[in-house]
Amino acid sequence: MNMNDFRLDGKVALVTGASYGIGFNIAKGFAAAGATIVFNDIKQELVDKGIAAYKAEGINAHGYVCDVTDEDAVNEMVAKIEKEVGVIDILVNNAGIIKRIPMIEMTAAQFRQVIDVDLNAPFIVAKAVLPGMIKKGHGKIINICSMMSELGRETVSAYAAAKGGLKMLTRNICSEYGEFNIQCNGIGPGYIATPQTAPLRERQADGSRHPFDSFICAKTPAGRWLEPEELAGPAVFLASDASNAVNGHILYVDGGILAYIGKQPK
Ligand code: NAP
Ligand code: GCO
Repeated sequence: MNMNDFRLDGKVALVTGASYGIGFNIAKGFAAAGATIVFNDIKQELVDKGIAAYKAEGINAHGYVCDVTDEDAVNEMVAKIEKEVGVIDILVNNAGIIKRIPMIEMTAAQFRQVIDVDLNAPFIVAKAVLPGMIKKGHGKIINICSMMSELGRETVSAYAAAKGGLKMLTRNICSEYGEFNIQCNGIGPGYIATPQTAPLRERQADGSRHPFDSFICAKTPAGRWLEPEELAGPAVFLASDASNAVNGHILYVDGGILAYIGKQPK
């Protein structure tokens, strides 16, 4: 094995929804491994902020405004990227939303909105980049799954349905395109300190910790929330030639949550 197998030099990587959060940190890891970074966000102001944030890290990222649920907009963006930057070698379907609403209070429209961003969009974007990967004779697709690809919890029915579906979409892309030297895997982050989970970590009015914050720390062997930077290494591995024999796998980067019954309350 050659350590260069872990490098991404000469590769074009598209990370969706990567102005900040997990996507931004995965893209930073890709850049450190030599990849050219392309990202999108839904609003120009966020793309501009993202470009500035990448620049501050010494990364000349290419940013595009695109709502990943809009198939025409996605096809247009991919065509522009292929013309302006190059054919996409690595796709990370990272863009995602969550709505924490008890199922009987959630409207069908709200349920559909989460499915649209977290499941339909990864299908749309993967479908747009696959032809280029087939032509090139290689490709890496990484879908950002979740603990909720395996577990349920109150108020996240739409999100769990989407992330469970994303696990199976990952396995199906693996099955359908493995013969073209395209590997499709998932990353299942545990509980990561990003804007998406900020409401679960907010201090209470009396200054005490959010109950969910204490709960997650008791469910994680290391007793802490994970940092978005901690996803970069696993993502680089799955984006590199070092993982060419890994396909259809969901790599849980969860600090051991799925292996642990949880700390006994004192
Ligand atoms: P985040 O901080 O909420 O960032 C999500 C990103 O996706 C934002 O840049 C957002 O842009 C973008 N986005 C949302 N809808 C979009 C759309 N329709 N088109 C284009 N971009 C869109 O979330 P995060 O914590 O970094 O999570 C990133 C991914 O990891 C998500 O798929 C999430 O489900 C998954 N995940 C997160 C955790 C965690 O603990 N944080 C754990 C497991 C999995 P806007 O700001 O413009 O909306
Ligand atoms: C929640 C959290 C989780 C995380 C992540 C866990 O409300 O339980 O937002 O869903 O985002 O998906 O892996």
